[in-house]
Amino acid sequence: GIPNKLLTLVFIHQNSRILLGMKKRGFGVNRWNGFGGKVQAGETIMEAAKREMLEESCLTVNNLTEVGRLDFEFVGEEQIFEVHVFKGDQYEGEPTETEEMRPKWFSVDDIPFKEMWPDDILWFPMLLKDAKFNGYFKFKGHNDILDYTLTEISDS
Ligand code: 8OG
Repeated sequence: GIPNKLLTLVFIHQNSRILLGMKKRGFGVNRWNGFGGKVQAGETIMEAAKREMLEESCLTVNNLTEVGRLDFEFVGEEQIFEVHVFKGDQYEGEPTETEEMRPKWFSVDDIPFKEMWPDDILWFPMLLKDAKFNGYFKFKGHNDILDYTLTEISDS
């Protein structure tokens, strides 16, 4: 088969708030999400996460750690999207709107799940409590989850 398509997804989570961005164009348009995109040839996944964060929000995150891996299958498409999820809480710069994203802080009690990818409500609780997780989601189109698995990974 063909290799997975590697993608990054970065969240800044500080206590009771989390930074999301409204995606203004392209894949996932009109949904709130973390910041990220495709891993390019010659860079590590971590480097891609930092680069995409800077490009899309104008922020440099100093303490990113990888917390999750999510694989997405879309019915009718052969390629699996392999999304590496990172979080951090120390950054430099001011969240700034770019051509790709409009950043906004949300209370962790008021996450706009109805305007997000439908799988996010399933794994956000793990993200917010600092658990690590692995998931697989099979989508029909961009709205319907046909099957999924989701596992919380314990560190010990
Ligand atoms: O470069 P591009 O904008 O196409 O990258 C897609 C971004 O969307 C990338 O950060 C990974 C992310 N992403 C998916 N699927 C899902 C999903 O189901 N939920 C969330 N929150 N993000 C997703 O590709």
